[in-house]
Amino acid sequence: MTHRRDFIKWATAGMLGMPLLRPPKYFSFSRRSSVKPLVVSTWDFGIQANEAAWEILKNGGRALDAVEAGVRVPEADPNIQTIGLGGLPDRDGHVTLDACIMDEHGNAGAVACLEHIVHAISVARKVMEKTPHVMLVGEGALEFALSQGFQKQNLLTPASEKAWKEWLKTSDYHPVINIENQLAPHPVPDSTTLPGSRNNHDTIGMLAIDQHGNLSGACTTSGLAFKMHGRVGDSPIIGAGLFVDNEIGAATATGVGEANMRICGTHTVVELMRQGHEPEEACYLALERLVKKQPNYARTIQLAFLAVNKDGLVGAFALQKGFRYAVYTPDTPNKLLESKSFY
Ligand code: SD4
Repeated sequence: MTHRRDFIKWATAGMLGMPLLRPPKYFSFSRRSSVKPLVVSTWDFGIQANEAAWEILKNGGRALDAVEAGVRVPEADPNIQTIGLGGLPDRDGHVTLDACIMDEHGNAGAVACLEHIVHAISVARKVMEKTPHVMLVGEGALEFALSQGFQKQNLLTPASEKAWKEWLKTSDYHPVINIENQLAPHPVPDSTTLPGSRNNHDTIGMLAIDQHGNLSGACTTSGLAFKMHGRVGDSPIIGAGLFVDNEIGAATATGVGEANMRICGTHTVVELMRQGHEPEEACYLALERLVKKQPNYARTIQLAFLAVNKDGLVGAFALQKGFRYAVYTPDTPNKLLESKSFY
């Protein structure tokens, strides 16, 4: 990080009689001792996902392999209705998956609106490693997955089909008040209404640092339930659902994708860490942009960021109460923490 350089610039400006801007917020010269390996992930199912990632990290494995293995756990769980197999479908009954992955070299791969393949994250990794592209969508993503040996299967479980049929009775596209743990205090303004329903989301975003100090991240979801067919959220968008910069840190997001995409949330978080902000503060400052521009909207949705810096400091912040994340380090064996929130 550039704290020391910032401080010298600031101090030199003073000596040369130039106007003194505010001093950089942090200019400590001593770096915190690095915590590694480490894995963090969003929501309660992060605990099981972290376990799988830790198996790789503790044996000296690569962070990229760890995050892929980690998020494959909820992807394969038919009882989790927000990721992979058993994900709630869109309003036409299609389960469509969004995922992305990013490694320590800044390589990235993503799939969006992918149907019939459980492990969207592994297809995203193949996009990263086997194609000249970053993102494949829809039919093209499916064709590519099949060409890579992935098996086609029906992702719509009886439970999710039942929920969809229940929803069809009203097909209520009423304002999506996408808050996990409470109902909306008041309706979302028209300009920001979205198709969907309440309590219908929970994406897994995972960030890891391996024993070599390298960072990687993964993010995978079935997106908002009962969304319009073809809708893509923030989760597969590099810089929105996930961003990794091996020099600085990494961030991932969960919540209403439309809100996050408008502020390129995780890229913003990482850039704020580059400027010297610690992870929690960087998450707060990124959310503050939304809160300042669209306070009424921000009050009625959930959006949360989870970040880790190169030193292994972890932080999170959410709009609403109730965002939890799982942290696994040598000192903190897999603990669920609750993030601070604006409201
Ligand atoms: C989306 N961001 O598709 C995802 C949903 C989510 O917790 O994160 N839910 O908009």
